[in-house]
Amino acid sequence: MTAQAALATPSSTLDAVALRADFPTLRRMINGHPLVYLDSAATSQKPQVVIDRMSQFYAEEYSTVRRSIHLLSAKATQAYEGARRTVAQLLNAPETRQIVFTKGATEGINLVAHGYGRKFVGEGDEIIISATEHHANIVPWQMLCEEKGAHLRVIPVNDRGELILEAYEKLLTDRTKLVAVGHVSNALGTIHPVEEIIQMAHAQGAPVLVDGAQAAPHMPVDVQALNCDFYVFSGHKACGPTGIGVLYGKAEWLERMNPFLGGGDMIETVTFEKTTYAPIPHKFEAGTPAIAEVIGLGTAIEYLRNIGLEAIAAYEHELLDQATARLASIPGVTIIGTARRKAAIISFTIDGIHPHDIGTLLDQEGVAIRAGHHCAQPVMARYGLPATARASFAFYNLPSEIEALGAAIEKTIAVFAL
Ligand code: C6P
Repeated sequence: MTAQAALATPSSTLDAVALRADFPTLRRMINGHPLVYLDSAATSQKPQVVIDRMSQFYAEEYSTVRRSIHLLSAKATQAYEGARRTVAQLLNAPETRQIVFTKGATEGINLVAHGYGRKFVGEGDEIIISATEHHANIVPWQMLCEEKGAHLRVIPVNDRGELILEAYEKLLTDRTKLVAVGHVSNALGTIHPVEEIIQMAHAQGAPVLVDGAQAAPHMPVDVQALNCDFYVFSGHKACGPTGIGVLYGKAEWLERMNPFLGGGDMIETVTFEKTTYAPIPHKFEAGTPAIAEVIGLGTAIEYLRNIGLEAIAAYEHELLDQATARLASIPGVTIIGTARRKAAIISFTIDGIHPHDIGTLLDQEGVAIRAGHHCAQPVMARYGLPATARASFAFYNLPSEIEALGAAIEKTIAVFAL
């Protein structure tokens, strides 16, 4: 095969060229160039089936769920609860009632910080997170620690971006009340050894929350095999709509936890003297939920499962290898995060060019990346950087787009050299 053909030819694991046709945004021209969308870690593009399903719901089926007894409401409730089953299948959750709909990964973590943390964490207790966490998996625990007089402990990371498990082992004590770690770092791309982290925490009797925002859309996740206590992710990074996310929890924890928000539909009985709560998951879904978004998420997950999460992971890994080699070949480019196990996220810097300028100049070539601290300021501080440029890939990206990224970076360097 010629080098040119290799760039155009999709991997055997999935047909990315055919799949791209499902995404209307990917047909756009940006600044006179075909869009090269390399910002899926921020949010993924949406396939037409998801857009259509939500429009159809609003146009033909719209109604509330779990409240009214008319036909439309019964059908909407069926679709809503059907999406919950689809999510349970995606994560291999033992029971559908272990899936709670949230606004996103951020809300899922806050729900656990509130519902578990306020009840089970006290003065002098400790919560362990990692040095690579997104702010969503730092700030809620800091707020909890401040309120309770508890302490945050941080698993350090080595120069490659891998967590140092020997240090983690020393942090685990009988004061550890929870371990909260990302499955995949959004800033470095590291796939953390969550299986081992969970086993070690459980040996100390501590439950584990896994932030799967960057993992669930890109690789198979089996919450039973992981044996995690909580797992969260966001719909909008998984080809679904914004404003919807998922919290999986072990039933024994969800049942013992306090509700997060109080209001309609999360109750069994209410008197002015006392309220009793609905069974899980409804105890955690107060108020009219994001019905169309839940239904859209269900369609998005069916779409991903039809492609196959194994195939997605394998294909994206090929893209990662190709992009790593291409960027490493450019003088002046440094890849930040060189862990042995990585998802398809590459943070990089270019000597003498601020990441924001890289982002702006790449955009002029139609290449959309993210530049900044990626809501992970402590990781940036760890590597002594204010910011990085970040290219992140999805199954709808092509090898030819990695070449476009490489060429745009070379052009940026040439412009700055003038
Ligand atoms: N990361 C990024 O560009 P929300 O905003 O709730 O959908 O997801 C929060 C979140 C939590 N954990 C991780 C590991 C994440 O990557 C994110 C979102 C985006 O990297 C937006 S900052």
